[in-house]
Amino acid sequence: MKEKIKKINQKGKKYFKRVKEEHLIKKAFQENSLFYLFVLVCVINSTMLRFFTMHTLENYLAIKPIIADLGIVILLGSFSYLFKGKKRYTYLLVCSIFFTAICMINSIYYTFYTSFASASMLSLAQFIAPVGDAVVENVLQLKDLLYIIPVLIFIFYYHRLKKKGKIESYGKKERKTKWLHTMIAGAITMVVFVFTLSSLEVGRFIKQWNREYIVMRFGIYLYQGNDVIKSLQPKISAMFGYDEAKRKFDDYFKEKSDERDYTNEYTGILENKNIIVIHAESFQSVALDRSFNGVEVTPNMNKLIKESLYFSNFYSQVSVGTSSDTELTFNTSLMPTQNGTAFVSYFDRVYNGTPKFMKEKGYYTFSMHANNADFWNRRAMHESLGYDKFYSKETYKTKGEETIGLGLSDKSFFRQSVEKMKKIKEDHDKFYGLLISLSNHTPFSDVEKYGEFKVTMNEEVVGEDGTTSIVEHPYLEGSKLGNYFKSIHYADEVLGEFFQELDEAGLLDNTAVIIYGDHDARLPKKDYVKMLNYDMATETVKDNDDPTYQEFNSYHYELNRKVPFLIWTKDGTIEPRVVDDVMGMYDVQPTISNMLGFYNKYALGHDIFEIKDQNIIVFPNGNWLTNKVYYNSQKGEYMSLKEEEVIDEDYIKKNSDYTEKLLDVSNNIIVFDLLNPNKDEQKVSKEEAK
Ligand code: GP9
Ligand code: MN
Repeated sequence: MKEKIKKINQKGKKYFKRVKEEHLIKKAFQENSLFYLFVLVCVINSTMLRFFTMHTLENYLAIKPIIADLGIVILLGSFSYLFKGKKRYTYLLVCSIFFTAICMINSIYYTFYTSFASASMLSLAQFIAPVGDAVVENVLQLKDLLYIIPVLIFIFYYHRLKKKGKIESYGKKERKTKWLHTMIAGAITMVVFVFTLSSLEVGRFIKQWNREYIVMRFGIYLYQGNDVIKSLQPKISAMFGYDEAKRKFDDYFKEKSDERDYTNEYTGILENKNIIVIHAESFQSVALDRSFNGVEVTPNMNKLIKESLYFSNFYSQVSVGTSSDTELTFNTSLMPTQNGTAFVSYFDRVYNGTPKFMKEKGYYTFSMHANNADFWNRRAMHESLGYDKFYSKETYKTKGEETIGLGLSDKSFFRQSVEKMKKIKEDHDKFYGLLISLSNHTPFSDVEKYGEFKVTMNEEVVGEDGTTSIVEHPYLEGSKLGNYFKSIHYADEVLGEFFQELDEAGLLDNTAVIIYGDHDARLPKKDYVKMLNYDMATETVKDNDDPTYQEFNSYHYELNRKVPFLIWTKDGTIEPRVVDDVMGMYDVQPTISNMLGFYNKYALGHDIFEIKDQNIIVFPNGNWLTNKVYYNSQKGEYMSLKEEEVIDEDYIKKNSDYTEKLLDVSNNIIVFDLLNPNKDEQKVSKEEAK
């Protein structure tokens, strides 16, 4: 062994001696200077793009995108070694022009949309028009032209080398070796990059969660490559299986009537009222009716619930598209897609969206959200859903305003939104508007901005002399769940203020307010266990053999993911009532459309006042929930929710089949654009053209 180490050591020393004596590093630089310059050009441009666009310290200090860009550029550039002399230069030049074009297009796009460009938008005229103008107006912007300079330097450098006769021409074998070595260098760089990634970052990359977020971590080149694949995916999936999908679709809806065939006590109750919908970010029911040392976590929401039509067993049905999936399901009564997200990949399909129906009824429809318009591709998708206007980040004042988590604080967002709504009320007879909150977003770590709310546990201790004192135990302080309660306490406070401001502006008159929690807060199970089983004496979690220990298993976790859903009117048009039958996000449109006076035949959920206790909530992963059972499709197991009821195999099979069929039809509707009335005609004309 010792011998071996000695040998390796000697070999290494010899190698370094050779490198030193023969000036191998210098030589390598000289021989490959054109290649190195190419790499530099492409990486400088991508770095410049990030510097000119996202002005945050996190971005300025980001090293990951540089490694990613390096890896991509080296890998692609390595092929240049397969070409001889001038051809090698031409290849590198074409590549650098290609990379530079990506940077320039994104630079221009960013100026207009505060986001990065997407290939999927190229098919949309709405995109081309403003960007076409943008190019003209922006062509004189110096920063967009700066990207050309490194390329010019590259061209100049090549010609100088050529003049000096320093363009190396390698033999076939040497070229192959060089290509291989460079490829390996590129691959190693990519491996190093992959090791720097967290699973959260990888997940968000796959979902194309937020373009800025991706570019800040993966660099512009990887972002754009991923974007092109994402843009092609829906086109490829829609190429096969249309006829089968259409047949199943027709079959699924053949029994459903074209018009609403029932009325109930809620029919038309909200017709002609203004509607304000609040999308409450990560608002999970676990925070409701909960206090710490006598202080309620969500006092405003608790009060509101008492005055509302409230659905106490309501669940969101999100997949990887989280917020955007809920918006889809809430508005269309369709389920999230099985691959990708509807908002990002299938924004160009026809949707029977609630805003679209409301528009037909003469309403002005709008959405408001203080984040980038391209986050979850809302700019495009909100139009597809039927919103007349999307008031996104660029319409809000952000300078000098407080930020929390992902962006502008909810306090500022709602305050500024009321001002916008006052104007809307002046300009339009009736409106249907959605406000999407933001501050209560994971990881709930901006704790110092949430206020003074404490998640401790006070204990009254009687001393030997009979006097009582309070001992404060840390309880949930420092845990993610604890921070979540602080965050949601802030969100609730904002909600209270918002209602007050709306009222002062007269915006609650002749108005119904609808609030939903968009999805659960994805909090760790162990935090719930601690919440339920805290031992003040030891300030730790009780042992699970303690007689007072409360179990919190994976079924409890799933059932605990419920979110609030309520409908409230100031004038009592909607009477307070609690509906405790299970209800999913996809039941919202069928339920409220009856109140608002429109009908969507292709809704997959039900009016809860018709289906009542027979309802079933289908989850995107195939799980389902009824008043009797929570079924886990992966394990093929279930938890009975009513001890006295006997669940037979038939019940499980019937509901599992229903779930499978519904998920399939929903996915087909979106992928094959089956709600598009022109779809069949398009198909016929394509076949005729063949
Ligand atoms: C983004 C916000 C959060 O604008 O709605 O999205 P999420 O991460 O919850 O899907
Ligand atoms: Mn969300």
